[in-house]
Formats: sequence, C-alpha cells, structure tokens
Amino acid sequence: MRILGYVTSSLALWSTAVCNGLFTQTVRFDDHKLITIQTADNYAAEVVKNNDLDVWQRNEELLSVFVSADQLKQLEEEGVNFTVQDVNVQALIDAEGNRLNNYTPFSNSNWFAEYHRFEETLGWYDSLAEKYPNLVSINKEVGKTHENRPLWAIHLGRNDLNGALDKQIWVQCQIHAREWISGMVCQYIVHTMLTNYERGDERVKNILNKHEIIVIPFVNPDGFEFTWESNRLWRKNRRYDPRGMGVDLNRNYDDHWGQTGTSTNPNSDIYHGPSAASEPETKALSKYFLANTKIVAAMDYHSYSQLILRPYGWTRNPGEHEKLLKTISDNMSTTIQKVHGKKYKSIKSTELYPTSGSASDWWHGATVRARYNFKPYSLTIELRPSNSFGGAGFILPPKEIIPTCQENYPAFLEYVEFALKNPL
Ligand code: 0X9
Ligand code: ZN
Repeated sequence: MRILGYVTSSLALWSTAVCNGLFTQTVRFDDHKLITIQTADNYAAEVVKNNDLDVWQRNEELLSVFVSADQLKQLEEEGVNFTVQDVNVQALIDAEGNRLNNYTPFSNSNWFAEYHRFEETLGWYDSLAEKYPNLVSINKEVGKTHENRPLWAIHLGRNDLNGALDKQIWVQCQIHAREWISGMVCQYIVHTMLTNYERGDERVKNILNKHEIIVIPFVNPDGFEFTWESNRLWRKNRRYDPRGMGVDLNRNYDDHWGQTGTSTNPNSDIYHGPSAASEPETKALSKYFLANTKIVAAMDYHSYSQLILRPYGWTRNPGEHEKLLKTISDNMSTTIQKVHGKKYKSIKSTELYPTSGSASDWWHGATVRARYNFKPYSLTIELRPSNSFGGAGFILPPKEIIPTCQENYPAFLEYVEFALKNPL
C-alpha cells in the first residue's frame, strides 16, 4: 500500500545546484567557553539546570556546557566548580565557514566530502529518484514547517510492490539543527542502498524487493538553514515566540510530554513547546508515521557522543522488549567498532539522562501501539565524535563524514534485518 506518488524530475535542479551557497553567520560566540563539570556534582548540575544552560554532552564523569562570559561569571558567583576546555569554538566555526564558502562545486562522486545546504540536498535526492525510478518515490507533501519549507519522505523499495509491500522501516535525520553529520548519514544510507541494489547486493535486494525504507531527510529544515545563515549552534526549530525562539522537537512529541528532562522556558534548548505535538514538524511526522502502518523499526540519528540509545527516556523501567532491543543494540555496537575501531556505547536512554516527548519514545509508546497493535523497534544513535576534547562536538570535520557513515551503514542494515526477522 502506497500513499504517495509525487516523484518529480529535477535533473535541472540537480545540475544547477552545484555549489553550497553561503555560510553567513549573524551570531558570534567570541566570548563563549566550553566548560566541563563533574556529573556527580549535584549542586553544579542543579545550577546548570536552573540557568537553562546549553549542555552539549553528558556522560558518567562529565557535563560539557557551552556558556557565554556572563553565564561563566554567574557560575563563578554561585560557587560552581568547573574546568574551561581548551577549545576555541568560534575559531572552528570561522574555519568551517571559510572552507564552505571556498568550496568548489562538487560532482556526484565527492558528495560526501562536504556538508550541503537544504535545497541543494533536496536536489541531490531528486537526482537519485531520477536515476532509480523503480526504487525511489518521494513524497514532498508530508508537511510544512513554520517557515513554509516542505517536509519530505523518501520511500525506498520496489515501486511495483503495491499491495505486496510487507514491512516498513523509518529513519529520520536532522531533528536537531546543528548536528550536521546526522543528515549526511541519511544521505549515505539512501545512496548506498540504491547503488548496492544496482550492483546486485543480496542483503539490500532482500530488503528492498519486499519491504520499504522511509527516510525523513530533514525533520527540522528551518533550524538547519538557520545554522548556515545565522547561528551554527542552533538546535531547535524556528517557532516564533516573543519570549524566546524555537522548540526542541525532540521534546515535543505527544508521549509523556513535559514530564522530565524538558524545560518550560522558551529560551531553553530543551523547551518542549506550548503543548504536546504543537509544532508543525512533529504533527506532520507523527501523522505520517501512523499512516504508514507497517513500520517495524525506527531510527533517529543525532550527534554527538557515540551512543546507541534504546527506550525509554521518560522512565527508568525497562520496556517490555528490553531484551531484544538490548541484543540488537549491542550487536550494532560490535558491528560499528569493526569498521573503524570506534566504540559506540549501547545503553538505555535514561542512563544518558531523562527525556520526555522524544521521537523515539513516541515510536515505542502507547499511541503507536494502539494504532499498530505492535510496537516498532526504536533507537536513537548519537554519532561522532565521542567528546569535544580536541574538537568542537557538532563541528565535525568533513573528513569524518565518510568514516562515520561507513561505520553506521552496516549497523543500520543489521538493525533492519533483525527487526524484519523478529518483529515485536
Ligand atoms: O537530548 C536529546 O534529544 C538527544 N541528545 S542530543 O545531544 N543529540 O540532543 C538524546 C535523546 C535520547 N533520549 C531518547 N531518545 N529518549
Ligand atoms: Zn540531537
């Protein structure tokens, strides 16, 4: 069953969209510092929370927090112990901008050598639909963002399956604007599955000949474009609110909304929005998920920390499918490590920190269960780097795009195969 169509030909778009467009920033972070705080320091953690600071990473030992000079002073005044990390984030953003603005037009073969803008990437997906008309359909009308950008769904699978379509897999990227590597992983999965299918790769053929992969290439296009044009470190969508811009879409889903690990402050990076699924992005994508009733597994790519996270974020209690979710997550961790030696830790979401209203909790939650009569597998992967020492977390150098994608592609196939074989 296919509720789509909308395959358009845009070779023209592809051939003209050959450069990245400008990386222009209006917000600078010259006075900012990345600091670390001991995770065990409850007082410091409380101050971080009460001041709605921008936490970049959290693990057993450390919190990495990005603070302005004023915020740093405030922490000092409140007697918080912290260490300033030796990294100049603004210099890394400047260098990235110089590189992107001087980037020479790419060809198909070096697409993964660099990051790309939204429109350019849609053109690239269109060119794949042109090239593989029997395997790709693009629904360009899943929804619209606050700023009127389209939400797309790329459907991979034999277009002539129709009623014979067996199962579906959902993959989404770029819900958080600044996590650029996420979008690249969606692009790599689509590109590699298509080219490998054409080469006769049995694993891919077994999947696409019967099933369908639904890829949401940009969950948050407005935020993503904002990172190119104004603020490289923007995370949320672009909801206008005079008290503060943007909603964290990964706190806005209608599952235990607003219960834990979120903020009511519109200025916070984890602001959950005015109500559950208030955002056009969340609304449209939840609706589309429920309209595709054969989804046996779903995946949300984020950065950074190198983690494989399984449900739930809102409760410490293991879900009813904990055993299978742990098995596949642990297997994927091993698979990833085999490729370039990188360790991605497999843990429960709450072991990272509590969250509610996340996409991956919603997929594995009551609404989807009621509609489907079963629960899809649900994972969140935090991509490279493992930490921001010697780098700046979200500003992942372009030479790491391909290796990051290479280590995640086989783990993704393994996830798909496991879910198809052992549906919940
Ligand atoms: O906090 C988040 O939304 C994710 N981390 S990130 O640094 N990319 O922002 C983690 C969400 C994990 N929780 C669930 N998936 N429930
Ligand atoms: Zn994220």
